[in-house]
Amino acid sequence: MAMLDFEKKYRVRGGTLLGGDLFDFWIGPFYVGIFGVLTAIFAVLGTVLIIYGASQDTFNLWQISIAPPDLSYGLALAPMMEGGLWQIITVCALGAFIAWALRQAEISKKLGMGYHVPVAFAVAILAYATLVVFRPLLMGAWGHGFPYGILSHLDWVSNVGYQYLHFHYNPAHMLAVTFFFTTTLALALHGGLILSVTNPKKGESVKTAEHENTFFRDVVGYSIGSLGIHRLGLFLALNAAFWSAVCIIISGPFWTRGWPEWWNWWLNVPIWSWGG
Ligand code: UQ2
Repeated sequence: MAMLDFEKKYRVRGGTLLGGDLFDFWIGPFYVGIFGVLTAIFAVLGTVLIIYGASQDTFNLWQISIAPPDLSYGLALAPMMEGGLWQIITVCALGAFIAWALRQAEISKKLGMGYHVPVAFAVAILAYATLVVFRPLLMGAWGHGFPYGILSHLDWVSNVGYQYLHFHYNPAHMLAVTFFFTTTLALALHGGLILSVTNPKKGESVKTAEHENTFFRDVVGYSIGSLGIHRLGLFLALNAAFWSAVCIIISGPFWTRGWPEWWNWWLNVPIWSWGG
């Protein structure tokens, strides 16, 4: 079906999750919906507050930083210029992200599709919420959140990493990194394969799934299939975000020493002392 016919058929009112017909319309190509309105409100408010916070200090893009409250404020609300701004901006960010996920869900529902995209996005939101909400809650202070700045958040990651001596020994971090790398491998294989069959030189015809399958059977003796590669890709990407969240939530709340030391459990496995 051509896009113009498709849009006439499917770009119709009804099937919203919330709000009925109230915001059930499009602005140009964009579906609005009640969650589009909420996303816009949170995003504009959050952005204005970041610009306001910057105006008190610097507009140098690299140096702008909205810091969380001092640890001494614990889980209380902080004065505006002492981390209160960070707290409100965090609420705005989460509000905008969650509304955006629900807007994706509403569009999926209106089109009668699965909810894979909003579910995947929700895992990314979960990883962010782990850094700025769940871990600070478990640690007892909002000051454990990361600062909103290009360079400052890099400093935060480095400092927190060194607090645990060598973060690469964190087993969940190992899993997360492995999933990130494997995701790029899978996307490179898939992107390369699709371009190689669908973008032939002038005069040659586009190849088919049989070519795709045969290529990988010839190379590695196995083809995962054209549906399977997308299942694998989603699985790898979701696991990358999930284990990232796990690796930071266990650092502090459940393990306070250096991560290299965690591996002592291996030396303490009883089989090493068997027989003597
Ligand atoms: C494949 C296939 C595709 C693909 C790719 C493969 C026809 C269009 C990339 C090959 C993938 C394999 C062998 C799995 C690799 C495993 C990991 C963990 C990276 O077979 O089917 O569909 O795009």
